[in-house]
Amino acid sequence: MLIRVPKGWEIKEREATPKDTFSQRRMLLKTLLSVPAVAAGTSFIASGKAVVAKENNDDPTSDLYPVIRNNRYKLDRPITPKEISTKYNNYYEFGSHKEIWSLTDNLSTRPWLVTIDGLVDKKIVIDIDSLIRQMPLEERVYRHRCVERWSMAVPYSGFPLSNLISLAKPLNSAKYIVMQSFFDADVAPGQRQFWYPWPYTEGLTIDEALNELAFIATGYYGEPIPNQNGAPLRLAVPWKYGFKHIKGIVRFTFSDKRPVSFWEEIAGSEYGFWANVAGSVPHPRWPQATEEFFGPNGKEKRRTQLYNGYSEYVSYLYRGLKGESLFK
Ligand SMILES: Nc1nc2c(c(=O)[nH]1)N[C@H]1C(S)=C(S)[C@@H](COP(=O)(O)O)O[C@H]1N2
Ligand SMILES: [Mo]
Repeated sequence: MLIRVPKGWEIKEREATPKDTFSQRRMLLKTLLSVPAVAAGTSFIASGKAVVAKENNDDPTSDLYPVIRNNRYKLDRPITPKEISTKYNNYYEFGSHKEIWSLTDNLSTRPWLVTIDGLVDKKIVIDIDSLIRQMPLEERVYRHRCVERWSMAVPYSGFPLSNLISLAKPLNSAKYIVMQSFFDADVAPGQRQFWYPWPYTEGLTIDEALNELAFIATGYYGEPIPNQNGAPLRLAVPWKYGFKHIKGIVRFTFSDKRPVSFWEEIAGSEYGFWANVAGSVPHPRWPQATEEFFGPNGKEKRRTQLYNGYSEYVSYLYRGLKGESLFK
């Protein structure tokens, strides 16, 4: 496993001030725009939007960010510098090494259709921008623990997965939500490696998906989420290992059968369905007791907590589940 220390982290301190001022200015602009919308009239809104859009790339939802942080979810560590979390990634569609960030430029995230099907009232195919615009966006700071023993802490913007479930109206017979990533071997060279079970697939029980922590991220560090981190939609379930956090989602299917996820199919003895974080349960090939956290002052060794420190939110989900490998 390759761990590289990018040079970027020293300059972060100096860059922090202008960026913060910039964010506050945009937050203020957003507040001004949202509160007196009726009284202010459309010309004011239109001109405000033009300013914001120019400062972002071409993402059609960039006017929505930054969103207000939900302070219910607290970190026990600082936020990982963006220069690291956007340049040290796992995304096997683009390669099995950590430097895939620039390769993901080839993925076009517009137009992007999301299909919601399976055991639902009615199949839905929805354009990503209409989906994002009808969801209640908020920011959450979450810990992220990869099964490879590195960890980060990042601010996601997005909406609770439970809101997507309300939109989907699953039938009572639905027990699982299955998620699938895009499949396009022309832009994702990893997908030409036919021995992998593409497209990347993940799943949760409906009860897990309804848990308040289960989140669909559409933004990162107060902006639309970059391709390498899973644009335009990625899952964030911070009590589970990173491989559950499926990126580039195109389909949500409700099912009465437990899906076999991508890594489970490749190596079921190492990566299971539940994949809850636990320092006390070693991976078959390495211990999980500690992790290397990417912090503002470099890598720090930390103890890995049960459910990645989120026990109070999620332990009820697993009571009474006997004979299941909950921690791999
Ligand atoms: N589609 C897809 N999603 C994926 C992966 C992947 O290879 N393909 N890797 C997973 C793993 S192992 C991790 S640790 C996280 C990394 O997310 P990050 O790059 O945003 O930190 O993405 C997860 N989601
Ligand atoms: Mo991972």
